[in-house]
Amino acid sequence: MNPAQIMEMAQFLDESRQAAREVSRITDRHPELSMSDAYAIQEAGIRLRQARGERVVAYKMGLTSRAKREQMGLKSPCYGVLTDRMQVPADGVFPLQGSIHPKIEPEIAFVVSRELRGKVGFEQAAQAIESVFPALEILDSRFVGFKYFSLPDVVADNSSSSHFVIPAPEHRKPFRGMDPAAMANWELVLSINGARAQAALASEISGHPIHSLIQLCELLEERGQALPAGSIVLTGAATAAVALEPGMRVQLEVAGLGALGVSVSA
Ligand code: OOG
Ligand code: MG
Repeated sequence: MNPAQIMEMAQFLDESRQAAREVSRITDRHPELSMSDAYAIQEAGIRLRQARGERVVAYKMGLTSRAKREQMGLKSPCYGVLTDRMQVPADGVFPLQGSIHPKIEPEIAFVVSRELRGKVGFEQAAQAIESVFPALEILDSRFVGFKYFSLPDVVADNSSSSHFVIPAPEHRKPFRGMDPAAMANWELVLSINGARAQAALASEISGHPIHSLIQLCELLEERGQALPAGSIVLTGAATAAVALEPGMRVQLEVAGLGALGVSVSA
């Protein structure tokens, strides 16, 4: 795709999001859409948001668990970029107005204290982690029915990003002194209105959430980018996502790490 087509598709998705109106897939018009075109559309879409004053604060990995890949019928991980405007306060209220067909999913997130670039080892990645905490990602796809799309479509659409919920800085656990091996056995339990809806171990996330961080650095390197110091990283959902409905109270508990919630309003 040429630069004009990339910009046209970025604007098409940006307008769809702002109008909360679902649209047909990019691959319907551009069957030749490559992964590199898709990330270029994603980047152009983020630049549109930055031009309106939004700040990039976080990255999200997607499709790092088998449950998610099966739910979406897609085979490999991808990433998306999150801005300050997408953050919902912990234990706050998320209004459904403005969303198309939102879903929520349980994740583990990190803050990295230093830049990570290219092929990073497990030890090096672990040493860069400043804090670790539960996170809820609210997804929304701009595509009709949130289904039947390909990986390049998802990537172009900023990997279905919509909003995210993370604890305030003072409620994030310092990583120093934690046993990275123990992290794989943390259980993430997602409850809806007090009833257990989804649960899985953190090892479902790329075998270990730190591997997801490493995969992110490799994917960024393919785009000639590094993960900046201070970035928040959502490592991907451990379970399938759950559709949001008005009145829902969503809670994520990770034994040994903490809890986080959000309420859904119309
Ligand atoms: C793609 C984004 C997946 C995750 O955590 O696996 C994702 C999608 O499900 O539409 O964010
Ligand atoms: Mg996610």
